[in-house]
Amino acid sequence: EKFNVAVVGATGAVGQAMISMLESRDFPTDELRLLASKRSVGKKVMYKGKELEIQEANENAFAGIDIALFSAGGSVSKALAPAAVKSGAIVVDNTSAFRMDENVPLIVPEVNIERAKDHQGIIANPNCSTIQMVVALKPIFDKWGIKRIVVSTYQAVSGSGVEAVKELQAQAQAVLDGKTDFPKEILPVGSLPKHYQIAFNAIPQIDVFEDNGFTKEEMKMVNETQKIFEDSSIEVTPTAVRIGIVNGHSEAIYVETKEAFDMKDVVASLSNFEGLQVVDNIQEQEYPLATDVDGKLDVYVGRIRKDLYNEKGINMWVVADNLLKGAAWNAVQIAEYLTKTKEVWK
Ligand code: A2P
Ligand code: 11C
Repeated sequence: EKFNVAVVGATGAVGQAMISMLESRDFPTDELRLLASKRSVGKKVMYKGKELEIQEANENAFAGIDIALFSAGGSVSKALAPAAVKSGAIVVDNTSAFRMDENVPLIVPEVNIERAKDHQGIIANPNCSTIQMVVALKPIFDKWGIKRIVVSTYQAVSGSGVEAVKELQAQAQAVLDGKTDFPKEILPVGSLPKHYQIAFNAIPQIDVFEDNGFTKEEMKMVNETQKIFEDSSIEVTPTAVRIGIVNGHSEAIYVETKEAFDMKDVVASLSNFEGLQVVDNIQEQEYPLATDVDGKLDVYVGRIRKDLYNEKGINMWVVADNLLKGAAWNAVQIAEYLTKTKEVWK
């Protein structure tokens, strides 16, 4: 069986990764329809040896589509996802528009793919920094329960989009050329008045601040984690930081379990978990690096060690390709499940 698939935001960082994921997975596409803003209409993209033209994303663009993958920003999803559903598509939405809606399953296939069956037309893909964290924590959650998580992120600029990556590269070149005055226009948040250098820097702000002093990115890690694990008692304390690298998010995670564990069993349960790769050999200085996971589908974990003070505390380092497992691959994984599961087509 073949499916008509639309990618909304096809010219963006995640949209492009979605197209190459569909191709590399040999996804059973009949038609692939590439949608973006008016600005991009007519641009050409290669897919499975054929040249496809970008079309305008609007309410009438979804006729005949079975699966629509959205990654063109929350406002585009809010405006067009209902139209896609109305014309019969199942939407897999990579934006934050519907994630916390109680009628929308929030899915990381390694953790809760069964919940996808509860959809009412829209399935949400979590935020990239949440996805890699919950994959790494799932085997621990299942065996020992989770009381508390303290996480600091080291997030790549590709999470902010194509334009931000161009700015990082231009700034890095300018610094190497000895310049001190160069454009700073996008990070941390394009629409806010102040912008800072990201090349050779670390900025402790991703997205806007909320009233509680945490950023929106940090609160996504709190709320989405509790929703995915279906446990609102899990305490999550995040600090989200943007660093001057192109791709691959890293996270230092401290997790406190409910039940006592043996460290050997923790490492074994992480090693045996599908979608997770343990790279942890400190004798040989081996641990996951953003440069090594670029282009990889799995989540990588290393530096696994018992806490010095809390008997139920574990520390670890978790790295993933934020455009792939953090976005495009997670969405295509959900789409693959849809193609194989009759009950979701109601
Ligand atoms: P376009 O290239 O035509 O502007 P990124 O996050 O990498 O910046 O990508 C954003 C994606 O969302 C792009 O594909 C962009 O298309 C798309 N997009 C932005 N605004 C709209 C809109 N109003 N309608 C449809 N697609 C949009
Ligand atoms: C970043 N996590 O790295 C963001 C990008 O809610 O899907 C993804 C935002 C989202 O900047």
